[in-house]
Amino acid sequence: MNTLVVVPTYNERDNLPLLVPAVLVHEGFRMLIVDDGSPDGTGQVADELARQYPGRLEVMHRTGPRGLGRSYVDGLKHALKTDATLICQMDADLSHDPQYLPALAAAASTEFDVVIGSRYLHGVSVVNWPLHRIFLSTFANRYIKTVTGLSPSDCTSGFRCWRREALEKLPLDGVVSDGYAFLIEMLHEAARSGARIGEVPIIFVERRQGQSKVSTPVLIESLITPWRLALRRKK
Ligand SMILES: Nc1nc2c(ncn2[C@@H]2O[C@H](COP(=O)(O)OP(=O)(O)O)[C@@H](O)[C@H]2O)c(=O)[nH]1
Ligand SMILES: [Mg+2]
Repeated sequence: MNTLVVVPTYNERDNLPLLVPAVLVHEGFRMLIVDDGSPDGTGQVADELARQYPGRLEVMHRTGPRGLGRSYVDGLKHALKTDATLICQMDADLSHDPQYLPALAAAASTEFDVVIGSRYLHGVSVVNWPLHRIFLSTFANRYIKTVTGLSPSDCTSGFRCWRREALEKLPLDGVVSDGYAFLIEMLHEAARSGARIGEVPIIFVERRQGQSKVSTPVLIESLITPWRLALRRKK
């Protein structure tokens, strides 16, 4: 298996030294860290780790306006220039346990075009989230599914594994949203292109170090995007 794991980072200095070995312990996996000029020095930590894992870890240092969606677009486009047959995406804050990577990759190389590491496949498998955050996320997913018609139980999970050909079909340059909305938009485009979407259950553990970057503008964008996507579908 030749799998590249794309990880966007913004102020994840303390998490990267734990994440990288836990991903690279899996044979056939490589990593691309997309850092957005983190003020806490995450970019330098990533460069140091790249020296420790020659040939297995690459670092992209972004400049200009930062954003999760922008970083993913740049990172995924770069991934498609490599010879990776599977391309995964995950958060850097250890909420997405690298132990699930082989299961995601196995499902993507056999049955599905994209596989989601899902928190809501069997009830709610989230650890250390306050009640209001669980409520917000489960409500968001129900809302997105109702408006867009998407079927997966977790449409906002950033833990995914793509078959290269499925990712190649997506209009990455035409994606306009940036925060969580970016994740919804990508899934919507995948469904439109006929991708078979699978889910693997994960237990999501809230970060212990660093801070979440979820902000009110990001949440508002995620409320509007499903309607924009629903209208696009009718065109
Ligand atoms: N490159 C980049 N990464 C980001 C940005 N915002 C968040 N991230 C990363 O995206 C992942 C998820 O972000 P996080 O703040 O944990 O969101 P939450 O899990 O929904 O609270 C983490 O790896 C962050 O470091 C950004 O603007 N640029
Ligand atoms: Mg997080």
